[in-house]
Amino acid sequence: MSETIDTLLQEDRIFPPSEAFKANANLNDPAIYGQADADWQGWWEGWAEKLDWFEKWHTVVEWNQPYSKWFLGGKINACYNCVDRHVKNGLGNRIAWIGEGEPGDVREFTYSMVLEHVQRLANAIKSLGVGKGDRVCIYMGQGPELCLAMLACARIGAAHSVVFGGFSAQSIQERVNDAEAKLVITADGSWRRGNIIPLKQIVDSAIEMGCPSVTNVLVYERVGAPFAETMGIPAPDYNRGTWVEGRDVWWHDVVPQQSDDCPCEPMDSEDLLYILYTSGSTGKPKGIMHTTGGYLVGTSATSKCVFDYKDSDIYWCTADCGWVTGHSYVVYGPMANCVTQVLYEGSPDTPEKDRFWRTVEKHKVTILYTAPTAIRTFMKWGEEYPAACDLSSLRLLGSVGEPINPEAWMWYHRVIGGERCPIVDTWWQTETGAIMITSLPGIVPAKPGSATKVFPGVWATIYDEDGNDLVKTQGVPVGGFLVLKRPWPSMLRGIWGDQDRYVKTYWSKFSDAYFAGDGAKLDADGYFWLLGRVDDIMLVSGHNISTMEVESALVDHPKVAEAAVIGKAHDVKGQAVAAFVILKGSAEPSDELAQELKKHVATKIGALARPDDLIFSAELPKTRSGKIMRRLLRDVAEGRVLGDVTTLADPAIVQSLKCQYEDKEG
Ligand code: 6R9
Repeated sequence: MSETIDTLLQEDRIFPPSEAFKANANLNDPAIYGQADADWQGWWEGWAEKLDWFEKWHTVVEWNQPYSKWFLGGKINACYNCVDRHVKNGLGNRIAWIGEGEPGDVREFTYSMVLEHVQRLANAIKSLGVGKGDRVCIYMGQGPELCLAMLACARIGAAHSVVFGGFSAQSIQERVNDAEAKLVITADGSWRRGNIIPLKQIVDSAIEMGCPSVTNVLVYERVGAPFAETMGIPAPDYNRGTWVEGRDVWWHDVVPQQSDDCPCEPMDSEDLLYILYTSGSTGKPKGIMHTTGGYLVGTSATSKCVFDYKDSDIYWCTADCGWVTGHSYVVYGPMANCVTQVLYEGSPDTPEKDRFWRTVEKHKVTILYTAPTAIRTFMKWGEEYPAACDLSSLRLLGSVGEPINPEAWMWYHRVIGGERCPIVDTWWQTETGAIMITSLPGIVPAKPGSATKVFPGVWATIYDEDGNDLVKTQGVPVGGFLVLKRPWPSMLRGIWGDQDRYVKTYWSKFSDAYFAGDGAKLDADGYFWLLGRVDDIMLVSGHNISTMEVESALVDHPKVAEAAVIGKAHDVKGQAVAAFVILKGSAEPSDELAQELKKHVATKIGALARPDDLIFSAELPKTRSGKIMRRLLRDVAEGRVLGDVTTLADPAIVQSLKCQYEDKEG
């Protein structure tokens, strides 16, 4: 049986870049697409030539599906390309990081300063017995030292495995043991919503549970008494953990006295740069592996083209380095382009709900890259917060992490972008390493809610269940499974310690393409519309309906701030639509409003998509990177015992939804 995905929601608005933006854009000739497609290896090779290599490659790509190798024979160092070469080229005085702590402390680092610090840190890491080929776990809050730690590992050829600084001791233990990390780099704590996350104490707990590979813990003092003193605030009271002599080492005791000369390790293009764990829908997290040369080519090229970097830009990607977005679009891509960027430590509502906009105003941010979940939160908080700030420095906006609903897109465009900034909606994954589907802001007119076109050189298409390329057999418009048809330099090289799982997860559904796990449609203009994970797509009376489209129809209603939609088992229809809705500040839940919202969905996309159940809620269960956990909502709606909740930001939310649902069902 061949199955396609019905795509119902229509969106006709279109926003081309202004003539002025186009004229100054790094890329503004649409011919680039055809050229890159015709000679994709040559296209990527052109980007490789812009990096500094110790030795040049002899072969661009070797493809033995599902394994690719890029720039074979090439020798390169990622830290060298992100730091040293800029200083060599006379750009040492350019600011690399404007590090803003949540309490308001600001520290600026020029590229020369980064070079000095990273060499001392790299020597300190070496002095703890870590060398090329070893793994280092990094567990810190967002800020300059986290980036320094990543770069220092890259410098000496040790692979980093960054664990998000909000994860539990158990998550650290699992990841440290899987990678057999020798060293953990952490901090005494980090600030989040006015509180201290006791990072060192959490690392202690992880090691107590058993981390036999760890020989040392290197601790940066972020929140302790010296910091309080510089800020003129009382010394904070927090859990400092237990100091283990011989294992634990203060950063300030071992780093500053090191020599500021630490040569970069010449790495083979295919040597491991890092491991990053992604949770996957079930089971043990997968250690996604990225290697050095191809990854740096993919991230530096996409950064330059998609974010249109100019020397004068102040760029701010709000993602934490605990996620792939922080790896590719805070550290490696932007720094390979010698960008000046803001690094912000804390939450968007500390001390007030205008923190992001005050930060844009204060540092005159020109490019802002954030996530739809954040945008919908800002919509809920109200326009008054951004309206009170001067956002006129902004010239380009970006979105990543989830499909952006058209209404959220329009709000971002109008309220944050002042209707003058192009928006790049960038689709990619931890596994792809770099942006795969996006507009090039000087070339491709945007449509609200569409990630638009493939990045030049990338080949994406839509398959049906049986692996037929629907774009070939049916033409556009069409909906189905999103696949990537040819290798790209920053693709994952596999799963650490489990190559069978790599093949099974990404290369077994279809015999001749990488299956990303997402559904998508391609419209008549050849624009991609991401429909969410295929596991989340509903089958209602024989029609595959995207949860994302129904959510967008709900968010389109003036009283709705956010919505999560799932398919719930139903005797007649197979699945029925169930919706969880968060209202905007002023709106009150009522049965009438529930009826009105159901009707609104039916009017926007058809009776088929009308929700059977509609529950008002104050919050939704989300992962810590802001993705809605629909799997748990299905458990709630179908009255099942809740599945794994360990990756949730706040497990209490789903519990309270469960009670609410059961009350309603009576
Ligand atoms: C970068 C990142 C990957 C999954 C991906 C997809 C969703 C990311 C998106 C998007 C629609 C976008 N996703 N960006 N969906 N439009 N612009 O988020 O990586 O954490 O590995 O998640 O996120 O479902 O498959 P990762």
